[in-house]
Amino acid sequence: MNTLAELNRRFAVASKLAFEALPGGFLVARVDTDFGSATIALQGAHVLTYQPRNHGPLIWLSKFAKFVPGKSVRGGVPICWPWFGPHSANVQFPGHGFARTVPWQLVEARALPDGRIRLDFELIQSDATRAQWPHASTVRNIVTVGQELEVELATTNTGVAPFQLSQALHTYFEVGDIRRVSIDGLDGSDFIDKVDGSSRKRQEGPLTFSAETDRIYLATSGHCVIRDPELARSILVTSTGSRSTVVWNPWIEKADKMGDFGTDGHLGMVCVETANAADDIIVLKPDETHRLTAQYRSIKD
Ligand code: TA6
Repeated sequence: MNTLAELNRRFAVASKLAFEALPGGFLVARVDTDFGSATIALQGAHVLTYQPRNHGPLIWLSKFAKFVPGKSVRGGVPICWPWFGPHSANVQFPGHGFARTVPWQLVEARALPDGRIRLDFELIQSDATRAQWPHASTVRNIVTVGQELEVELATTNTGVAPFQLSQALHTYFEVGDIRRVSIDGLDGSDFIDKVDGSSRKRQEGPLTFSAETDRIYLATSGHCVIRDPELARSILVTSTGSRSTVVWNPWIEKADKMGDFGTDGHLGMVCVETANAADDIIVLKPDETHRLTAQYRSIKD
């Protein structure tokens, strides 16, 4: 596992990339480029914040987020891996997998010729992770900070037998007021409505929000636009390696129960998740690599 001193010695880039410990011991990378800034935690290779230069924050991080080793953080870009939602066979295993609550190591960090900063993390396997995921594999999260935020989650089968994988980039976006937000790019897609007994429905027109929303959109195109009149901007989400998109807002009651949203915290966020979930399961053969990528860009109206 990387130490703070080692991270700064091996990977710091003058005035662009440095590492620090948050109270409680959470190690984070602080990235500051000419195009945007970000913080990324070593636990979970979890992007906590991202702000393109001359724009407001794009990623939502709860004001009440707790930074406790081994616990998930409310907000940012949590990685759900190697399964999305509950484990299919063992209810004792954590929802959304273990990747977001274990340490990752930084294997490479560099300034690209165009000034972006790229960090390449690999999940550290242990007896505890192998007990839940007995498949020979590696998973890397490659994060590039520039005018866009780019995330690439690459899983490789290093064993001799195929395995199945579900996953998501469970990204929390900052919005001005969820009640005024609409999402384009899902029109005509079938979805599983998790707040209505997982019934299957079809999206007609843009998606808008007036109650708890928890949906897995199926056979999606990899292109969504979050329209936000309150902040006078749109967020463009493009992705590859994914045929399912999860959209989530817990609304008032559920957010209250979670204890890390704060009063009305749900008004300022929406999750639009680039996923391989429900029907969209990945079967990875020996030596194959699956790449799930997402790019996030802010466009002023
Ligand atoms: O992606 C939507 C979802 O699966 C919801 O069902 C919701 O409960 C959630 O993720 C948040 O999960 P978490 O484990 O982070 O509290």
